[in-house]
Amino acid sequence: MPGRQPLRRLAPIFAAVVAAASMAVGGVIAQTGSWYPSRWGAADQRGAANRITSAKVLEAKNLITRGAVYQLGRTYEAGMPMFGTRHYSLRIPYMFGPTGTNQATYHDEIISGELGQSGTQFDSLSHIGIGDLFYNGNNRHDFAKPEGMTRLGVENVGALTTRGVLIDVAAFKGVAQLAGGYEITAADVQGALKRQSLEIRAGDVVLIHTGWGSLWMKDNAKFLANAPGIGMAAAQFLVSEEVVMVGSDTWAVEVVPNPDASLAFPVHQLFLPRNGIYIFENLATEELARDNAYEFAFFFAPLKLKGATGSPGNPIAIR
Ligand code: UVW
Repeated sequence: MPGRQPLRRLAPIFAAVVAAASMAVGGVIAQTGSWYPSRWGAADQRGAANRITSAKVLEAKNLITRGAVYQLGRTYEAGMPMFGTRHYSLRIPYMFGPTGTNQATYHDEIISGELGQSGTQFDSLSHIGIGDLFYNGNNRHDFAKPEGMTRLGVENVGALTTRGVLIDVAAFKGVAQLAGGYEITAADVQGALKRQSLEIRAGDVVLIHTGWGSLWMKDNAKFLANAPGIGMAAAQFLVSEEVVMVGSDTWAVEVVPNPDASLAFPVHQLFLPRNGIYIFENLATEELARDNAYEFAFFFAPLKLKGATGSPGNPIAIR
């Protein structure tokens, strides 16, 4: 059919236009493409942690002027809200001893569960992929082994010591708690920063206060049913600001469900595989928000759990 030939030739162009349009409108992320190698080289395993220079450490040090310390980690305990079928349990098997004439006794504990993905949790670059591909185009078939990740494990991250910024979006919107499923927009983030007379700088850690954390261990069913959080446009803004990590007082940091019901965790994909930007979930941000503590020195050293996808921990903000 000679008449159909021109149309067939145009098909790839139509497909490209449709793909580009859907990326622009829905934030759909290509499964392959130009997002790797990373800007830190094809062999890099540290992602945006590379942005923390000695100058950022000194910038953080200069923010400590009051001696006020904020613990941002929640307590790990039975019954804490957990995503999906994850579980956590701690058992004290028995008391050891007494031993020696001085009758020394001691206890150990056995912990079982998805330790790097429970409670207050730091997501490393091996946690989230786009299909089979993870940060720097690493294919999970090559590095995800039963004994642990052979690349992109959390032990590669190193210590995060940098300027931290709290963005109180709940206060900006004039509420104690954003509604479940509320998408924090780029305008919300920028408006909240303006309200706080603050700017984001390259190499910062950004924490978003939504007020959702007040449901933690009070109404776990509501906490997990959905969550307010950043949408793709706000996330793109944070990417353009060249941050190291984005954390929040919710279990996903990003809005759940995504307003585009066909998407699952697209902000996770934008941050971790595409840009090497870390995510910190279930942070206790309420005391920072209470004290209008918007700028501080941030400290977190992920546990060096070789081959793990994330780390529990108790990050610290000091000002
Ligand atoms: C998933 O693991 C899908 O989500 P999160 O990082 O929020 O635990």
